[in-house]
Amino acid sequence: MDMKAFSLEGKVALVTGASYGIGYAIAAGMAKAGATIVFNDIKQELVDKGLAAYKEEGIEAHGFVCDVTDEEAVQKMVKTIEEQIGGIDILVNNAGIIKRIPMCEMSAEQFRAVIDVDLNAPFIVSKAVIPSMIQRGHGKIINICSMMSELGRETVSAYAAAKGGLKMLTRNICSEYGAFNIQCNGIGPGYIETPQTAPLRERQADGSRHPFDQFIISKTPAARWGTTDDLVGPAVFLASEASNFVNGHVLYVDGGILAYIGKQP
Ligand code: NAP
Ligand code: GCO
Repeated sequence: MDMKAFSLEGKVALVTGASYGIGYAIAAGMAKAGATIVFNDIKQELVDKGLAAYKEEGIEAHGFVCDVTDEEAVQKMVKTIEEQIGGIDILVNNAGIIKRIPMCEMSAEQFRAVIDVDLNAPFIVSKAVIPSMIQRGHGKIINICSMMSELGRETVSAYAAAKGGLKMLTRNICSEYGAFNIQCNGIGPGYIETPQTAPLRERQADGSRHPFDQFIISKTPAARWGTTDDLVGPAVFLASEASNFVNGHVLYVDGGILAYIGKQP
């Protein structure tokens, strides 16, 4: 096998919600593997912040203001990308939100808001990019799933429902478009140090670790939280031609949580 198969040279990658956090790390890693990076965020100030951060790393990224739940805006953004930058070879559906509320206290509107970003949006963006991938004879779609694609826990009903659905959307895109040389896989990060999980890691008033922080450490064989860097290698692999026969798979990058009953207290 020619190891150039792991390169992303000449590819255009769209990473949604990639001004910071997991999306930013994956996009920056893909850039270092040779890809041209396009990303979006809801607010111009965040797009500008992201562009500056990429530039700081020597990456000339392209940023768009676009709400991934807005199908018209997504179609317009994808058309602009295809006209101005090139066909999208790699799509990473990364943008996501979570609302940690006990289910019976959560409004239907709050539930729908999470489903909209975490499940409907990957459908909307994938639907926008697949026709061009078919025309060009190849494509890679990577959906950022979660431990909650497999497990539940208190207060994350909407998020778990969305991420469970995203696992099945991943398998269905594989099933429906695999014949067009489109590979759609998921990455299931474990517990990663980002703004989204910051509330779960806050130091207590007495300086001790957050109880949830201690819980995750006890449930992870690696005995640590993941970092966004831990996700870059798996993402580059799934975006590269080296994974052309991997399809419909969710690759859990979780330090072993899913395999482990947890350390005895
Ligand atoms: P994050 O720090 O909260 O970043 C999420 C990004 O998505 C932000 O840039 C956010 O922009 C953007 N976004 C949210 N709603 C959007 C919308 N409607 N349109 C466009 N962009 C939008 O989250 P993260 O921890 O990096 O997580 C990224 C992905 O990984 C999410 O799908 C998350 O569910 C998943 N994940 C995270 C972990 C973890 O432990 N952190 C583990 C498993 C899976 P704004 O700031 O403007 O909202
Ligand atoms: C939570 C966390 C998790 C992580 C991630 C784990 O409240 O349990 O936010 O959901 O974000 O999804 O894989």
